[in-house]
Amino acid sequence: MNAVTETSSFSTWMQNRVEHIESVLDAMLPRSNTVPSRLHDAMRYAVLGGGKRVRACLVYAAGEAAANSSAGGSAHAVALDHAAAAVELIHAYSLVHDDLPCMDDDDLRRGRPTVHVQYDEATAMLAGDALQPLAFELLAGMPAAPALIIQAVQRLAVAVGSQGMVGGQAIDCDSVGARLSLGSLRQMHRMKTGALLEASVLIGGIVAGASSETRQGLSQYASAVGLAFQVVDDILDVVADTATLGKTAGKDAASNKPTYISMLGLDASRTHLHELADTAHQAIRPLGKHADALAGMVDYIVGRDR
Ligand code: GRG
Repeated sequence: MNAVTETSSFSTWMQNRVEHIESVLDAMLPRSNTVPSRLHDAMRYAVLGGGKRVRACLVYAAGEAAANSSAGGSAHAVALDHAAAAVELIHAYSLVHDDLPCMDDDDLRRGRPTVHVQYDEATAMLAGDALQPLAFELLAGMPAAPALIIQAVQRLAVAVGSQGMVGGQAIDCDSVGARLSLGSLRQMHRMKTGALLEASVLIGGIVAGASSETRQGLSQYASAVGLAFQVVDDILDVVADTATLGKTAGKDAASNKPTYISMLGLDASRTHLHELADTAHQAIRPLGKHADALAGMVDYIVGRDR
């Protein structure tokens, strides 16, 4: 198993995983020259157009940590590939739908025109719609024990449904111009952004046959990382520029959305971010060296500039 070692730094580990998932996604998506070709082309455009691949890397990092730890089982590399591709497909679908005129109405994503701008609204809707079942098809087809497949499918379904990502988006849509408590803001982000990030970590652990003790640590880690990701997103929306982000900067304030910055201010948001990072690091301490990639992911998420 290719865990992070002293001779292979985290950035090399991540670069390898990013390159690998790009080729896995390329192979698993329908070809553009197959019918319906415009839809397939739009699906490929949505998924293969860049992206940091944070969720795929979390699957690999958790799977490798659980498989290598004495408390873990053994991860099948191909099963982890299916799981990592599945969470990236769901993520891509959520971005395509989030950018639609009826939601955030954005024309820039990953430094390129959004899918509805590049194609048309109906094609963008359908591309997102088709990416979602493809994710579950990949999970269902993982070379893993049936019981583990069922757990992974259920985990992802709950994470992205009305009590997870889509529910969080519904709350977000309703909260424009509203005054939320910090608790409600956190709850919205746990659902909208955190749930899929958490599911990525937990599915990596499930595929690797992690023990219940390891799963508990992964769960605490994932919950802190999910929130930390959103705090960074809110900070970047204020401090970064559109060219670096590859999406429109300053969108939250312009659309009068409650954010960590609007509620806590920049300094307190940064302090909160570092508390969340500490919590995540502590949660994986029992996994020792096997969790180096998970630890690297925390530092990457906290330090990211896009
Ligand atoms: C519309 C079904 C539906 C869900 C939308 C997750 C989500 C819910 C919308 C995404 C919009 C958004 C900008 C959310 C903030 C956090 C976030 C998910 C940012 C984008 O994720 P990155 O930074 O993107 O990992 P890349 O491009 O690197 O993959």
